[in-house]
Amino acid sequence: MKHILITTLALALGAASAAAQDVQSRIIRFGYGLNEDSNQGRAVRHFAEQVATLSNGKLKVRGFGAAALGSDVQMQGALIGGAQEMMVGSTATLVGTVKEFAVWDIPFLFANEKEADPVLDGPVGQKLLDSLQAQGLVGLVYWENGFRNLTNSRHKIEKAEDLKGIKLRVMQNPVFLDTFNAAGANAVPMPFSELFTALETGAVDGQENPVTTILSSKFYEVQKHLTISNHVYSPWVVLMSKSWWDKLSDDEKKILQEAAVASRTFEREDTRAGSVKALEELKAAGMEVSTMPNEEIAKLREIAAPITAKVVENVGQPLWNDVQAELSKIRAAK
Ligand code: TK8
Repeated sequence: MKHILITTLALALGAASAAAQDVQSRIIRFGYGLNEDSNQGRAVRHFAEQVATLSNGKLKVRGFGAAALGSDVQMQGALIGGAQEMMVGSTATLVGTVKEFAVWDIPFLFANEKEADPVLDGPVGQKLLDSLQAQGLVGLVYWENGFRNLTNSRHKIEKAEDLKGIKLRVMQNPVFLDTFNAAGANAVPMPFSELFTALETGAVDGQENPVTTILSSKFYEVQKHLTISNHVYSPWVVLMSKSWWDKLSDDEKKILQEAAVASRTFEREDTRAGSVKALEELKAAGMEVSTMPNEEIAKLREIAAPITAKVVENVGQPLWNDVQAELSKIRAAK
């Protein structure tokens, strides 16, 4: 009798702990645009390892790099439709879904990464992530794409006016389109997945991206000139399909959230260390590097001012005020 009682108790406890770890076997397809050998690829693999550890191997994350599952915009559609579980991509390509994300596209918004992290990870960044749910997406965390710089095959760009007549690929985003057109370039919106070929064939003369991406995407093979302009800080956002997310248990959700936060720390460290090395490697690969002087950056800021005003009108003054309030706090604390 005693034995039966103990056995029953043990079974009940076992069942209870299994229920406490309510995790099913699942495959999670995680798409991204950059090559596997990139900061994006490394961070996706880090995330996959964390998820495997936390779920005892039950949740399996499969990464698909180089836009194998589609461009940023196409993957967003697949997530919303429930045909794909996860992706990471530029926030700039999300503005067609939630227009408020354009606030991160404002040129020269953040002076450095130390300003970007707390704003993105704080209440304002979270509010934007939360607003994705109504559109069928779950925003988990921001990763760092980084400060964007210019490359082109035509000539050295050192002054704002050197942009005149350059056929420049931009992301599918009106702020980028308007800013570079206002600077006199001929801006061409295009998915990242088509960019290398467009540069190679001369369909466009140039593009803008962080040095880590310029290196991992081998743009140095088809671009001679690199201009350090740091004209905008570009975040990536890790997204999940909301219709899929809603099917998960609380334990599964917790595992994915925890792994996402860990991947954020990993990815930012990796990207920051990688940026320093990338610039050296790009020089070694033969790129001619110039830095836009402060007075030319000032001209770009002036060119961007009316576009910024338009963005503020579009995203709403309260959101803009919230971002500015956070920035003031961070700047005052220094
Ligand atoms: C990768 C893109 C890329 C972005 C771009 O899918 O499109 O230029 O910077 O990182 O999201």
